Amino acid sequence: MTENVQAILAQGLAQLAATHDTQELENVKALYVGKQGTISALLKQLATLPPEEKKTFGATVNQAKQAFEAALIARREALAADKLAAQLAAEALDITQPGRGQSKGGLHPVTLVQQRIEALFSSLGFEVADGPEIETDFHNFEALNIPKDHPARAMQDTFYVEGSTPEAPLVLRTHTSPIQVRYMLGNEPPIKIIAPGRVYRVDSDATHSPMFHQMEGLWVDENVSFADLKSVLIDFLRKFFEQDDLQVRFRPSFFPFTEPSAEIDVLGARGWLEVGGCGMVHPNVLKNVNIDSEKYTGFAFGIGLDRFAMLYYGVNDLRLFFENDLGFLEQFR
Ligand code: 2U9
Repeated sequence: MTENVQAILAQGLAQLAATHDTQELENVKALYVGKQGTISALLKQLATLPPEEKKTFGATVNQAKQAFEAALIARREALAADKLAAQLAAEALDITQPGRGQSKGGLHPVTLVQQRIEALFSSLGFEVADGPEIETDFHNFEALNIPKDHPARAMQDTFYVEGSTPEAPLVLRTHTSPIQVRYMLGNEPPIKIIAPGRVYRVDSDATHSPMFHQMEGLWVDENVSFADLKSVLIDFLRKFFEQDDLQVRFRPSFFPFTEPSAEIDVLGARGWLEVGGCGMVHPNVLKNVNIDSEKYTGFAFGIGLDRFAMLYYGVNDLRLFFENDLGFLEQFR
């Protein structure tokens, strides 16, 4: 009888050891200690035995049951551990791999150059002024001494706003000069400002974009002279191009809003290079904004920010600035 119990236990332990998952384990459990199980049957058999056999046989069967249940629990834990190990192996993470990181954005090269120029003029006492990109004919042309029949006003040169009337035309500003016109209308001299911003012209090729960026400057006070203009601009250009002995040339020119007027050239590796224009503010412009042109004089200048960015960073095609190619833009982060 006892050998029979040992044989049943041995078989049960072997079956437990052969299980691969919890479902198989539960099936083996039912075979031995379930309601119809073999070990359960042995316990039921006890009741039919005479008292002297009951004691020894009972002890043997209970030991066998306890051994089976201990093995069952151990096997259950082993299967759970195996399952966890397999899951961990399947979902393995290489925690030594470098993270993907957060890629940082950056400012556009034209913005970087604008900020640099703003910092340089701030150190010379200039304030940064702003204004609307949609302008009236008065602020963009009339006040700047640009007559009604000037070619710059032609439909082919300027973007007119649909819906505005020929009597009161609205335009996308063609320069940042209207910022200064508005500032002079609202402020008394001394006036010492720079006016950066987007401007628009009907023009598009490798060196012209229908939208581009300008920075203009204006200093109006008593006794502001062409000598002041030269010293401020030469100082600015030498600091911007980081060259203390940079050669600067003022070449006579014409603009309706300045008199006298000049183009500004710098001497580069391949000869003279035009970088902007300048002049003494035309007395008509001062009159148009109610400033006494007998008492006050001023100088003004204009530079192309896109052109300055091209020169500063060595970019050879203006269109690269407006294509939103991340490979290009990431170089300036
Ligand atoms: C007021 C009076 C005068 C601004 C000036 C220029 C000369 C000039 C060009 C530079 C490159 C335009 O972007 S560009 O093509 N600008 O040559 N601008 S004087 O003169 C002013 C401005 C405002 C009230």
